[in-house]
Amino acid sequence: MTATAAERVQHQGLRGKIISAEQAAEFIQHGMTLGISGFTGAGYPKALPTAIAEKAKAAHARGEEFKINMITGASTAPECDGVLAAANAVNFRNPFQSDPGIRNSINAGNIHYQDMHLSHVEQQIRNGFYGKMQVAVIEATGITADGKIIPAMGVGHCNEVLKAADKIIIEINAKQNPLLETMHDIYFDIGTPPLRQPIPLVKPDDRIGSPYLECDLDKIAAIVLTDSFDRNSKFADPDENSKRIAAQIIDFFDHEVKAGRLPANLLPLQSGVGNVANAVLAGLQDAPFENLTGFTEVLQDGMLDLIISGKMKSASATALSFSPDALQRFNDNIEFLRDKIVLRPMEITNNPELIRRLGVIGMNAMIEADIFGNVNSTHVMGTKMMNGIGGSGDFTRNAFFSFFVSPSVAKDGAISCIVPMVSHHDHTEHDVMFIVTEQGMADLRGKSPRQRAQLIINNCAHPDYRDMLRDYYDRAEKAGGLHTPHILSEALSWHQRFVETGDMRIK
Ligand code: 0RQ
Repeated sequence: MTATAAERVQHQGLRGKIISAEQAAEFIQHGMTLGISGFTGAGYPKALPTAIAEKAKAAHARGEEFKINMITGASTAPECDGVLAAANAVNFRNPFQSDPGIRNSINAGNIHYQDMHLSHVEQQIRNGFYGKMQVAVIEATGITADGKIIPAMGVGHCNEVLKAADKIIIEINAKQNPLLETMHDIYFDIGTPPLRQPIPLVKPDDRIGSPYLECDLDKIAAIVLTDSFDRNSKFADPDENSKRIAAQIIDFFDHEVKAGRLPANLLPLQSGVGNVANAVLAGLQDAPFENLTGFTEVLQDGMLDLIISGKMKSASATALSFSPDALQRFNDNIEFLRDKIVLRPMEITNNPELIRRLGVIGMNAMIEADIFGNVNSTHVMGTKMMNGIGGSGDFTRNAFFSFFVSPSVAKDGAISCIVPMVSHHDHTEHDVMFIVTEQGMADLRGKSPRQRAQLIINNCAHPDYRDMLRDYYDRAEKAGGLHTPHILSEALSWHQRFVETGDMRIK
């Protein structure tokens, strides 16, 4: 990248605020609530979390308490969530994470984690539901001569925490491409009920705000300079299962276009986190649809490649989360991409009003679904947190089409992803329209619970588990309660068997 981090602080007055991460960590005290930037491994602070973690370790060594409460946009990375969890420096965390270190600490009971809809985060900060926010720590690409902040690869909730916090610490990262400037669209006027007005966005690529974040410059306590890449994890290459899942969704789109129920360029696409969701978008590369659009929280490799190849004409997102190779392609093509990608605050991206207005097609991965179409996106065996619901609920409830995708089995077949009853409910049967596994697709629209069960068992379950599911369902019907047949004493027995034996199958 051209300018150094120091040169990117163009506001003369703010240059005097440049200090080291260790010095900036002096502003952070035990018990504080921090609004920390970062969304799906993009745009999180790279240096300050380590300095806070060191400070926590030193305090613990002296026998003192040191834990912070952290509210991020979404997931960060080992240099943020990871180091803070390892130092036992986190008391409370929300709204989404995916770092193994922090996940383990949550599941060990060391961190209180609130897993929540991403559309709720900014308004709950604004409404004061978390009490006082002492410090905002955000990563940025630069600061203009008049003190406007150029956001980084993830916008998340930066807009809100800059307003809410008493003090602000900004990390300027020289690895963020300076040409990101003007790719963002920060909308400031969401308003407060009962005076809230419609958000004036009618197309995914509409620009309705400012390219810059703004704040009271007097609140900026420190600027820290960094020079490191975002997390940039590699995605697994689409495997056979993912390709089959993608092919079925694409066939369905084709069918709906021919039936006149979808426009030829489909509707704006949302794609969730993870390998399978990424693979579905990769599958659209060879599909017969042109001029696609995206309206999604996280823009991953699959969607980037659709834009570069010309298949997708524009996309709106909250963060860019790429593998190292895709980051290279992004940087190589940034002049071409700048007016095709719009990066927005999560409150806009995940806004139910906009998702419903645009008719977004939501495609998210799941942990498991039950035979009636309830979906668990978050909990392994009902008790252990994986990542979180993220925006999957915002999109599923409000989408034109809501898909959940997953291989039909996990852990080499020891777990069926289609179960009698989900061990945790994130998305109810009322919201879920399609379930797709490599075995097939269940179109649940306009179906009763009993009709849904037949479709899900016959079309989506793995052959190893189909007879077990049929047997459960048939006995449940005989037990009465014929609207949603269940045997309550047995509904979660598959999970219990896995916990006890390591396998859901009866040996
Ligand atoms: O475990 O990593 O130990 O091998 O879950 O599974 O099949 O690779 O799927 O990477 O697409 O992730 C739901 C977690 C899927 C993700 C989830 C195990 C499996 C593997 C990953 P290993 P796959 P993916 C927008 C939307 C919620 C948030 C969301 C997710 C690991 O998509 O977090 O949608 N979604 N946000 O072995 C036990 C089961 C399992 C299971 C899979 N039934 N039981 N383990 N696994 N099924 C973005 C944002 O909101 C920010």
